[in-house]
Order: sequence, then structure tokens, then C-alpha cells
Amino acid sequence: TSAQIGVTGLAVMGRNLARNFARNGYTVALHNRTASRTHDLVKEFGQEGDFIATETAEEFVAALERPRRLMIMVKAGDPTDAVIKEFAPLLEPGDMIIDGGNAHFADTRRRERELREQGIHFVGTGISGGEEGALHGPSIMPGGSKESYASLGPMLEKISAKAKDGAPCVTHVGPDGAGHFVKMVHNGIEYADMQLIGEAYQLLRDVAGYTPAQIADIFRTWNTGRLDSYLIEITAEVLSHVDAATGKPFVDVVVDQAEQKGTGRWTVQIALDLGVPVSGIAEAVFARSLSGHAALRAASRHLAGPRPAPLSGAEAAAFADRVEQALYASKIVSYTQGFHEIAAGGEEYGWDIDQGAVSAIWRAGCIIRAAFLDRIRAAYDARPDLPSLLSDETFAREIAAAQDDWREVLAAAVRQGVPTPGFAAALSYYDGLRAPRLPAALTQGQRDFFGAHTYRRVDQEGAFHTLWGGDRSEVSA
Ligand code: NBP
Repeated sequence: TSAQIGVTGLAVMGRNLARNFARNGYTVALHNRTASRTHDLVKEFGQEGDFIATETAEEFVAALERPRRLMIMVKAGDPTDAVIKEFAPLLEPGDMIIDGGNAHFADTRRRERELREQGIHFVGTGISGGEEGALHGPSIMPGGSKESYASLGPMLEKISAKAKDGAPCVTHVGPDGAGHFVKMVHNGIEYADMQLIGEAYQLLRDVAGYTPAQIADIFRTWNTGRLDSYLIEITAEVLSHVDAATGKPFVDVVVDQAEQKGTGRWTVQIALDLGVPVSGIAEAVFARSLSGHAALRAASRHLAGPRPAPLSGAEAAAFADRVEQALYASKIVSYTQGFHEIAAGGEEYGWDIDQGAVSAIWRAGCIIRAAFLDRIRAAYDARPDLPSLLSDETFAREIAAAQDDWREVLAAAVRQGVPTPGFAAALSYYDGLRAPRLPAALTQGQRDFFGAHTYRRVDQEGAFHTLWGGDRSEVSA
């Protein structure tokens, strides 16, 4: 017999994806640089389905039915190139290499181009959901050619997460790097979601005076409403957890320095290149960075702040309701920014990405899964050319209803000295878009003054320059 799919790279992700394929009735060829991982998988989980264990690259390739589907699940970066270099010479035109690692989309574009010359389809695929998702159904974001999706799509649909309406959480995102690009933005949005939730927690603790256990209950309540999502759910779990060794809230015994693997940073770097304001995602990345500067924080402890004056009773409860409004409004903004980046990436690289389909495949399996995504999908389905989520009437109405509370929460944060970069960036973005006039006009005046960079006028076509050093008359540039 031959295998419908092969997986090379059998660490946590590859092993669980291989098991997922096998549990869904596919014969799976297995390969790993260190063969013991391959044999361990068969020993532990061999009864779950049909596996073909192989040791050499030649055996692995020979075990695959044609056209071959070879999935790489190794560490992103150089290891992926090394594995491609090892296998590509053994493949034939029409075969597919699927990279399910967290590759940078620019690497995916390069690899796709190089392999296309050899007639091999390279399918850069975003996979979200961690190891549990890999086993029970991840959200899958494949890029690559239409032909490769025709062959691979049905298999990915089988192993993917299913939304509440039963739809598989996978779609052909677009050519070459489109899948990894969308996965990158997914992770950026994930950073923003986590930062906003973190700020909500800090406000409930420092301004409203609640304990972690009380805040866990508040999050549980929020999770039954419009904020219903995986991240809110696990936040309640983490906050209610008590450290066995000390009896203290778990969140109080963890060092408050957040780490990152880099996909959030990529989202911001690429947004800068594309000129897309993703201020909420950027603040989330910077907030993790700030938290990690232990020496700088220690050296800043003496800096003055306001005297703490926590609320209590009914005031605290009313404040908690306001924080829910602020969190929801800020979340709408960070998704607005993320989808703007997807649209801009699509335009830059000619991908023609269906934003409604992207929001639909994030409804289950991935870290940012949320009831909210159904609404985003509905917005894009109603108007596929929606220029921004904020142009959707429903979202605009919800923000209108939330904005007074949103502003109150930020005012309280500022008064009490609680850092809220995510909430503040989101509100500034909203007010920036709303503003009838921005100080950008002044910026243009300054640029013209010091660098003769010229400006446009509100009442005439063309470019102009004022003779700042002379009689200050205006000339056509
Ligand atoms: P790791 O990212 O820890 O990679 C370990 C695997 O890479 C092992 O199979 C290892 O083989 C192999 N490998 C390395 Br390292 N260098 C190699 C080389 N030069 N040649 C061949 N194989 C090499 O595994 P992971 O955490 O399972 O993640 C796999 C991919 O999935 C990564 O790209 C990751 O970013 C992505 N991802 C991870 C998650 C997650 O939640 N962990 C979620 C979504 C995506 P060995 O056994 O011989 O050392």
C-alpha cells in the first residue's frame, strides 16, 4: 500500500497532525531526521490508523502515492530549507510539498518560486491551534496553486476544525505566500487580543479592586455574551488557578515578563512596509517588549504616580461593565486593523483574498476563535468590498453605544496610572479616522518649511510650496 500523505518532522505538531490524518482514515508515511521519534510514534499510537514508518528520505518518498503529498513540520527557517533541499531532488512534477511550519511569507514566496521551476507545487500553510488543535482539528490556512488545493483541500477539510455550522475551518487563501501571510496576521491579532484582555484584567484589579478569583468570575460572565471566545475562557481558567506551593493566585507567582516567538513582530514589521496602521497590534508587541526590560523597570520604580484609590461596591461593578464595553470596542478596532493588513498584503502581492472566508476559518480550531468572527464574516458577506470593518453599520453602531464607557475607562486608567496602551491605541485610531481635520496639515506645513517638501491645498489641484525664507508667497511646485 502507499500513503496518501507523508509527514516529516515529528515533534509535537507533526506527530499530532500525522495522527489526525490517520484517525481520519488516511494512510500516513512518517519520517523524522532522528528516526527514534518515528518509531516512538508508531509504538505509542500505531493502533490509531495506518502508518508507514520510514527512515531514509528515499524510503519516505517511495511510500507516497502519486502525485505525492509531502508535509514538512520542522522548525521554521533554515531547517525548512534544509529539508526541501533533501527531498526536492527525489520528487517529480505535479508532486506537492506542504510546509505547515510558521514560515515567514517572504520565505514561502521564494520557496514556491524555486520549486515551481521544477514543476513542484509548494503549499505554504498556516496552521493554528497548537498541539491540541493539530490533533483534534486546527484552523488551516493554505496558500499555493489552485491545482494543489484541488488535490489537498478535501484532506485538509477532513482534519480541520469544524465551525458550529459544521463548515470546515480551511479555505484556499490564495497563491504562494498568502496562507502564511494570513497566519502571520492571525498571530498579530492574537497578540492584540491577549494584550487587551491583560489590560482589562489590570483595570479590574487596580481600579475596581477585585481579586483574581473575582475577575475570573467576571470573565466567565463576559464569555456568555458577545466576547465569547477561547482566549476569554482560558483567561478565566488561568485567573482562578491557585498555586499549590504558596496558596497564592497563580497569576501572582508568575514572573511578569512576556515572551514571544516573533510572528506578532512580523505582523508589525510588514504593516510598516505596507503603510498600514496596526497600532493596536504594535502596542501589544511593544508591551511584551517593555515587560521584559527588567533592569529598566527596576530603575523606574521611583518614578512618581498617582495615589491608588480603588473603587468598591456598586461603583466597582459599574466600572467592570464599562471595561467590557472598552474591551469589545478595542477588539473591533484590532480586527479592523488586522483585516486592513490582509487587504493591503493581498493588493501588494496580487492574492485576491476573500476576507469573509478568512474570518470564517478562524471561527474554530485557532487561538482567536470567537463568536465575534461570525459577525465579521457576516459583514464581509454582506459587502465583500467593505473598506474597513468600521464601515460596517452593525460594528459602527456597537462602537457608538460603547464609546462613552470606553472613554471613561481610559480616563480612569490615566487618572490612576494604569498602563493601557492597547485600549488607548484603539481609541486613538478610532478618533483619528473620525476626525474631520487632522494635524497632518500642520505636519505638511513643517515639512514644507524645513525641506521644501511641498503640500496640496484643499481648494486647488496641484502641489505648492511657500517661500518660507523669503516673502512667504506661494509658488506652484
Ligand atoms: P519544532 O519547531 O520544535 O521543530 C522540531 C522538529 O524539527 C523536529 O522534528 C526536528 O527533528 C526537526 N528539525 C530541526 Br529542529 N532541524 C532540522 C533539520 N536541519 N533537518 C531536519 N529536521 C530538522 O517543532 P514543533 O513545535 O512541532 O513545530 C513544528 C512547526 O510548526 C514549526 O515551524 C512551528 O513554528 C510550527 N507551529 C507550531 C505550533 C505550536 O504550537 N508548537 C503551532 C503552529 C505552528 P529532530 O527530531 O531530528 O530534532
